[in-house]
Amino acid sequence: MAQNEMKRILVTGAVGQIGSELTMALREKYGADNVLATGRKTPPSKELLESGPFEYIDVADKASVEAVVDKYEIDTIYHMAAILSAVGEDKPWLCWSVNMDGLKNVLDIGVEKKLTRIFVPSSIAVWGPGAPLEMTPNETVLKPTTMYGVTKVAGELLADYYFKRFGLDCRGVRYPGIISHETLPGGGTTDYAVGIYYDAVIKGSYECFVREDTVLPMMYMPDAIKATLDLMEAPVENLKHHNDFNIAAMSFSVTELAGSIRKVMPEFTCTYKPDSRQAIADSWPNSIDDTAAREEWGWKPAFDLDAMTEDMLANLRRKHEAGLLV
Ligand code: AKB
Repeated sequence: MAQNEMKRILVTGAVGQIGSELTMALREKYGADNVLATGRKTPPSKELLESGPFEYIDVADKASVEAVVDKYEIDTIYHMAAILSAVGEDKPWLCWSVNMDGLKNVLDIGVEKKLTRIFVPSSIAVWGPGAPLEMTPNETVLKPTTMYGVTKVAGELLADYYFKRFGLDCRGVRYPGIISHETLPGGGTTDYAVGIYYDAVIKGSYECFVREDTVLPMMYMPDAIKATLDLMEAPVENLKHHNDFNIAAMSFSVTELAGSIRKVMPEFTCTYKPDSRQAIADSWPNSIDDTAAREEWGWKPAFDLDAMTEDMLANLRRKHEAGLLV
């Protein structure tokens, strides 16, 4: 039997922005019945529910995770469940509980049940004051000022510890802001880079919650999915890093983003009303250096800003015309 056919995969956070598309990609690659999608409260989309198994679990409740790992004979976990940066500032202890207790539960289950591999996502939120803003290297000061960032730094270190101490094969990337047209992000700071496309199509204008000169690293969803699948397939002996790979695709200011949309929709307008998320955005780098990912597992993105804009607008217009956007 080919290696691909033997995996039994659990995706936590499968109803979320990345989890929902990752689940569909994993079902395509490894067989729909071999990929269990799970969520905590939010009902799954029809597509997610009808394309393969789905269960409700709470990652902060170890027994609920253990039960589905046993029931579905899981050997691989993509642990996507997390509270993001903006909600994390409103509810820091919920963020700690979901992001840290949830991760420790998943890692402990990985050791106890001798799972093959676990994907532990991190974020550009690991950085804060003291790190270079441009081409931030893999190895540098990690002093985040958000609870989300604190949990991401601690999560990277914890997963590295489980690898060294218990031999648990955990891997992860530092996702930049992810832009997609399937599932809306929830509670992040980079959400403006998704909201701008939706409002461009629905209203022809957008009120942005960060300043026009705000520059952050971003990535289109197909590249984020490719990075996730590729890292999980990389031979372990090629990896010097494990849970903290920088991955870059593009960096742009909101002015540049609006300009890219205007190339397709010349009438589009953008106004600015910065809120508390501005301080979070200002604490993160403008661009990052992903040499380690390129060297250790061949990372290379496909989409730049204009290619992404064309694809986003085409997809959202199609959905809008079908009455699927509100
Ligand atoms: C957020 O904005 O909180 C996330 C992230 C960069 O991890 N999108």
